Amino acid sequence: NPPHESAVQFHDMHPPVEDLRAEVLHGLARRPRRIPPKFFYDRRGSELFEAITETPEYYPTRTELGLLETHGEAMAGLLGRGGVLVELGSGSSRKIRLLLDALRPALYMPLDISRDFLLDAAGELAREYPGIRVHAACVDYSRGLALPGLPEGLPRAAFFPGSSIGNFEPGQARQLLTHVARALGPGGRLVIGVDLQKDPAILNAAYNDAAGVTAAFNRNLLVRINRELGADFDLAHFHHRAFYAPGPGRVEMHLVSDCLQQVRVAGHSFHFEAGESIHTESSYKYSVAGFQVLAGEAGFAPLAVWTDRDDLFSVHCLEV
Ligand code: AVI
Repeated sequence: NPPHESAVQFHDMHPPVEDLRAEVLHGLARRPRRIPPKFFYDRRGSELFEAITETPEYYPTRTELGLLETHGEAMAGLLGRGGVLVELGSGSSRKIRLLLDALRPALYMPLDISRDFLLDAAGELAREYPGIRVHAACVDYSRGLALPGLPEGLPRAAFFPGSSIGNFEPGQARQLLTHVARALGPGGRLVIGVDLQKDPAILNAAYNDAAGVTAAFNRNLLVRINRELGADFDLAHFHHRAFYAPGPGRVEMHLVSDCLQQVRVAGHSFHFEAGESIHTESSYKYSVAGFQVLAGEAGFAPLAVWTDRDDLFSVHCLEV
């Protein structure tokens, strides 16, 4: 056993490979074709996402980090120290350190769909913060949120950074937040990072970085499907496309077939025209007020909101 496994209590509700198979087959048969973005995050995908956050064009991560640095103490004051901190998605190592330093919870529970990535990150944190119990859970939280054994009588807080909420359709986002509110219970608090509406040129650059890291991240989805489902996507003939769609207020990512081709996936055949695409991700951008309305429909009242001086990104503190 790697040494970290002893320090971390680990709950494996590992999303089975059948989920990938069923959702990919279903999504490829639909029009428009669509594969849910949660499947980006195999180990390589998680690494590529980390690399995206370091590109000069991708402002959300560093802007949110700046907000956590500047306002971490105020956030900790609102969340309540010494309680339980649940984190949705744990690919955010620097952010969680800022919050753990300020908050010093008794129990930290990272939830993530990417098992290996989660275990590595949780193990490191357990070593660095010996005073904090760490219970990690590998779970697809888009399917609901059964939290194993939340202790009673301690302040409960959740941290959902990175604007990952933006990768859900607004209806699903409302539903997920409703689950979070229910899991936290009355008085529970949520700190959530939400990317803001802005000049489309900034958004288009952020999802089309010059070094091609975002393109590699998008295309890695096909590499994963080839490997895990025995598919034969030809990487030479699918290209990354990302653009801001002002109607729905979201950035869309697609993989576009550049020719007429046939692809086999898990025993099924799919026919692609030249120019036909698979929609792989939406990243919704909100106004502060627009997000507060959505959170309100899920049972959260606003307590505070912080934004950077260029109004690129927002961090909300909400209460059930
Ligand atoms: C994780 N999520 C919030 C990122 C986003 O910006 O929607 C994923 C991403 N896709 C392309 N670049 C980053």
